[in-house]
Amino acid sequence: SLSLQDTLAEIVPAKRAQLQKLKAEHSQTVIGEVKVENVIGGMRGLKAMLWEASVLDPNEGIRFHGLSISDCKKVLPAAEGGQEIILESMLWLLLTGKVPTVEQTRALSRELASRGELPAYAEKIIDSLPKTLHPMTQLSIAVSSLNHDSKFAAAYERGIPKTEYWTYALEDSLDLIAKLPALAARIYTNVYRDGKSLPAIKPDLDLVGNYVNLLGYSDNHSLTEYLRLYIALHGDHEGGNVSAHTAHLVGSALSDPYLAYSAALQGLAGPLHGLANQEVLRWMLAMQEAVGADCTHEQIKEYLWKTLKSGQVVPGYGHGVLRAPDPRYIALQEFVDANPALAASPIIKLVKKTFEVAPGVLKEHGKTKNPYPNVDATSGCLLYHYGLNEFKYYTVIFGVSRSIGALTQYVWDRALGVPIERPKSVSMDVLEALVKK
Ligand code: FAM
Repeated sequence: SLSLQDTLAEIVPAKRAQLQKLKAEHSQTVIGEVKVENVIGGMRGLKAMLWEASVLDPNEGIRFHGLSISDCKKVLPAAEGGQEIILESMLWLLLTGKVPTVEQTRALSRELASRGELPAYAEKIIDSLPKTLHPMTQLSIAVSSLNHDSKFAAAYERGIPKTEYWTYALEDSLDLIAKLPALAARIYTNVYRDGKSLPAIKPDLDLVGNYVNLLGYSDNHSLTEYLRLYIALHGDHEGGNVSAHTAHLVGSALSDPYLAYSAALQGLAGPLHGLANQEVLRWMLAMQEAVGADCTHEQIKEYLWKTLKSGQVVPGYGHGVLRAPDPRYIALQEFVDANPALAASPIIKLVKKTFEVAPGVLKEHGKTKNPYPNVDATSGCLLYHYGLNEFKYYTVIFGVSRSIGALTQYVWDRALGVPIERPKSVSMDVLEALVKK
């Protein structure tokens, strides 16, 4: 079928049966243990959450339904006239676990384009926000406002059966994903382009093609392709990261997809998570200013030590799960290597040179468990090269992307009927009593 809704409807019964079987046969089977370090250490490593679309291996990196990033680049359809994977093909894979055909991908692009225009009240809300308000705060407010039209919330109020929740969750999710480019572009033009009027969504263009068009960069094919890749790659990174986990948690209270994803964006706006790409660029430019673009490895090493000794983290390095260079970072570097103009860019050369030095310095520093780059080590620097030099906007682009992973799980959570999330917390006194036993 060309319809994502019909394709999903065919899969739901089998997935429900899989969960029922696990419940019936293994509810009491032990799969791990809880240590004090988990309780006081950010729950790192604790297997305590269901997440269907992707699994993160510490050394291999992310796999989407078993497919690595290089597998995805081989099998997922690109945009018409493009080569890189696009949001639509990734979204189809995340939601259904199946690789879409070109026709299915195009049908989904048309469907998203048809849902992409904003309601007048949302435009009014965005336009009323001060230009000085961080673009991520603006995006979160705008997304949250769309709950005005939530089909899920309206259906819940009418009293639909639980088995039908997922169909309304999917409707809202597709509406939200479709409207994110227009929301994000309106914030961009208000803050950086004096609110100039935006073109209409083109029905025959993929979502990122439309987004780039709305941002005013449609004549830059290389940037369009970069953003297609960037947005497809940032879509999902299993469930425990702050943004994904937040959407899952808030959604478990049956808050609608807009509320759940708005909350996720607030987490993405933190400097240890999505804001890192903004931070990397700030840090790189400060280093370039201090040591020059043609600096030596030794000078970079000194600069890294200066950062560490002042008690700051090196942005773009380290990860909560990964213990090797992030394959998303590698995929972006491959994009650079295939584009001579990018490979020659001073800031991108500096990113590469830093990669040659930083792991050694971080190992010697001895704190981080992962001295290698994550995707943010380069993503913002590429945007800067393309002339998109509004740092504070970078995480908004990440926010357009992460919706597909977070909302995929939202739909599956409702289809599987998982309960409200409610882990047990303990006080330090209780912990002390427990360890004495
Ligand atoms: N530079 C300096 N110190 C670092 C470091 C880095 N890049 N990464 C970790 N550390 C420190 C960390 O602060 C901690 O120190 P304390 O014991 O003094 O608290 C210690 O090393 C152990 O941390 P860890 O177990 O290796 O990392 P965590 O799992 O606690 O944290 C990150 C993971 C990503 C928050 C952390 O590596 C970090 O702050 N990195 C820099 C910010 C960044 O690039 N974030 C983006 C992550 C990205 F994937 C994303 O979400 N977009």
